[in-house]
Amino acid sequence: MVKPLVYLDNAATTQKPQYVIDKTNNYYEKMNANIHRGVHALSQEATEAFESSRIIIKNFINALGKNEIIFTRGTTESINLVASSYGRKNIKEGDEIIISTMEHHSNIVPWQMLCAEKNAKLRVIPVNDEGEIIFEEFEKLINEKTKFVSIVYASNSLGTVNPVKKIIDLAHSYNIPVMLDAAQAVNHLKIDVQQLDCDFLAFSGHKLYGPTGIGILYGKVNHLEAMPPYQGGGDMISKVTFEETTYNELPHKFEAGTPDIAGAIGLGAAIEYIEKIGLENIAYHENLLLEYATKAVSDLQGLRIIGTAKEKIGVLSFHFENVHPHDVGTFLDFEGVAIRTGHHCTQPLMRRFNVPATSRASFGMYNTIEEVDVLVNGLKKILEVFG
Ligand code: 7TS
Repeated sequence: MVKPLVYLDNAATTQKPQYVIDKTNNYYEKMNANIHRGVHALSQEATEAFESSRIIIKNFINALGKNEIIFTRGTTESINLVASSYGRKNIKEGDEIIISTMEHHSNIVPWQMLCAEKNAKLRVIPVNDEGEIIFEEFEKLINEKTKFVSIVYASNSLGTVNPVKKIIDLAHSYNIPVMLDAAQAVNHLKIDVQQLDCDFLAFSGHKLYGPTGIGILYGKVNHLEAMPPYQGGGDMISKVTFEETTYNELPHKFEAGTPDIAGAIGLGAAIEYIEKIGLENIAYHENLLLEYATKAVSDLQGLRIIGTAKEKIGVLSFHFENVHPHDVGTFLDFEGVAIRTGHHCTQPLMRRFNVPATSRASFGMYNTIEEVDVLVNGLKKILEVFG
């Protein structure tokens, strides 16, 4: 018998509301045309829909202007853009870049590549046994050689919400810019980039109930103005001759080529959808599920929760003493429960907690207490079989 799907892999990607799917389809069905180039009505309509999404996103994170909102393929590309463009221009031999132990590979590898190229050094803030950044260690790491800080706002593997405002304020007291990886934060926490005063912020559409292949880089206008383009091509230029090219104004300078137009429109729709429900209501609901699930699994024999920070998003990672996470994932799949097992693209963090991998349930706005019960009953069955 096919069991009803219990989808608890929202940190990997969320399911899409019908409203988002309809808005995306509507672009292909009713207004498919390339943007920023045609004088014809269809192209203008598509351009308007695409650019209205940019304004929705600007308002969503309270950026100062829409020229600070760059469409990318996702968090990964946004971080790579900053590492390549800002990083190559500003990081010199002997400089230091600070990240933390709980970073996703996409906030490690681009900085490592930059450090290798520039002979710079990557410094790493350790985390405590609860999975929280040790702030005093950050205070010790930061010095006159530090030239950039890039930190995850909320951890995909632990659920930890980091004290990013404190991190930004300290870094700024040394005049050091800070980038936030907000991939897991935007769908739980209200983000106000002006209040946070972060220099850059990245997130992906697909974790925010929007389409895959689209994401955002927010950057303060003064940084973006001073940065060289990331890729060359159409749309990012103002004038091209074989001798010389001058670049388009922001944000187009960083958007070479035809973008994911439908994706951008879908992301705008996803934000409209979320705002109708209210981010604080979503967070409240997910916190209830997290609390309920945490309490329910705490009684299971041999189960260790990885990530017990005081402030968390709806992510529950755990490790069974005698059962490999992949067996947990496969067994739960038979029960119709989708969770993720593995290192979650945070291998150094797995090493820190001395586990090869974890099993991770992550909650979205549509999950229910009954679904958490199905998960917990599945885990109990696993204990009966393997225990
Ligand atoms: N940063 C964090 C904190 C993430 O959780 C992810 C994706 C990324 C960056 C990269 O995002 P992308 O959209 O560019 O791929 N995290 C996960 C996850 O936890 N399971 O699958 C993808």
